Amino acid sequence: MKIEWYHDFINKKYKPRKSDVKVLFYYEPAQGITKEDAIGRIASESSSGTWTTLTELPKLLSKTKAYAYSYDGHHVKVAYPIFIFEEGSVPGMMSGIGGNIYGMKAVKNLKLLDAELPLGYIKHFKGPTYGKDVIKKIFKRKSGPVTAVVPKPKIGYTALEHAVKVAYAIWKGGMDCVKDDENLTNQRFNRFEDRVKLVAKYRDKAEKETGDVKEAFLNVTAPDLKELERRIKLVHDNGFKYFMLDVLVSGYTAVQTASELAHDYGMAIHGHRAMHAMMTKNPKHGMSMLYIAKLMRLMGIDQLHIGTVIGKLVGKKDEIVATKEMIMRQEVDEIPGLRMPQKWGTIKPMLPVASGGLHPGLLPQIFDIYGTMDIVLQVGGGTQGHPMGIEAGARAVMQAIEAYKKGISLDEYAETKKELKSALEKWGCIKPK
Ligand code: CAP
Ligand code: MG
Repeated sequence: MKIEWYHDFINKKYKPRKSDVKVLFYYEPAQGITKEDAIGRIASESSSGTWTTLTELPKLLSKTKAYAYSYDGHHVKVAYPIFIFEEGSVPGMMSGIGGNIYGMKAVKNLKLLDAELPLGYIKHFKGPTYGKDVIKKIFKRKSGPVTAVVPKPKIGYTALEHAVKVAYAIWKGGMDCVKDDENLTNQRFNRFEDRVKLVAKYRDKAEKETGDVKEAFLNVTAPDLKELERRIKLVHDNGFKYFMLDVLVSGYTAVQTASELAHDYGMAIHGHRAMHAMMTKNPKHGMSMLYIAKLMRLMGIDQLHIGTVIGKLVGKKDEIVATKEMIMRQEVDEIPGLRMPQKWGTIKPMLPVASGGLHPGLLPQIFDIYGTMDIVLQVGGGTQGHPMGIEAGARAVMQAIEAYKKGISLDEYAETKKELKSALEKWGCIKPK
């Protein structure tokens, strides 16, 4: 008697419908398992199958089955009927296509590389409140970059030191935003509420003195959703147009909740991605950064860290460029084995964030890699390690940006800019590891 029906979820003749969700996986079968046995399990366990044949089946079964419709080498594409996913719920979708299949003994490695989401699925999401438009609408400029600094050391400053020693200094030095580090939330030595109020006070002072818009990415990442909502409201009530959320440690439900509030309050969300490398770093297993970024755009993150190629953290150029296109364009083509085609409809484009080990000497290369200056540029140690101090460190960053905009080399520009000169003397063009 037949006891399993995994192969019923493979159909090479199946022509995916426009309305299907089409997922691209990298996979490796476990030892002694055929490709078909692995693929059948992937399609079955992520949609409506189970390990054994069933005695009774629902009438709707045919509408709920996913089909592995194309496989070649270690890549397989699986089409899922849109009908099986709750409208407007990323947790709902991910419990299927990112769920039990990862634990199946028959599958040695599995990586979700991308999924083409039909417009019928996308239409249930609002996307970012501003996205790339933060440049125009919040900072009142025509083009980027938006510049930011994370106080370093990561933790240790009191709320007052954070606001005065770092935030006020970098604002005076010409940069736009102070960003909380990922592991700074609401510790006893720097309470969230104190930080918000003090950063707001010095923001007002810096805005008055410079005449420019100054902002902060205050980290609202919280232990529960009620507290998350309270922190977002506090940031809003203190006159900020932004808040920061650590999107993966908080989880999809928190991202969707925060996004609703961001739309209600007219705020932008800076998305930090701590923990991404647990999923993205292994090329054979986990989930790609490209797909994480796609989900974040869908759910309403306005700007997200996607890597630098040349900084201290992992990220290959082809993947970062493919991801940048995915989050900034209204339509992208397929890149075999890396990206599925995608149309975004009316969902706004995001801004990519380049961060991690940057300093003035690397900035021209960053703009070249991204192919645009419309990015958020975050320089932490690369401002605060400046030999002449934090405000001078911010000036050096702004001078490197000016040099690039004018088409002048950093060395030449540094001849008349002492802050840039000093930064180049310390760091040159080193690529930190
Ligand atoms: C950068 C940073 C950011 C990383 C995050 C840090 O500081 O504050 O969290 O960039 O990684 O803690 O390392 P520096 P990613 O500017 O001093 O390096 O952008 O890859 O998500
Ligand atoms: Mg950090």
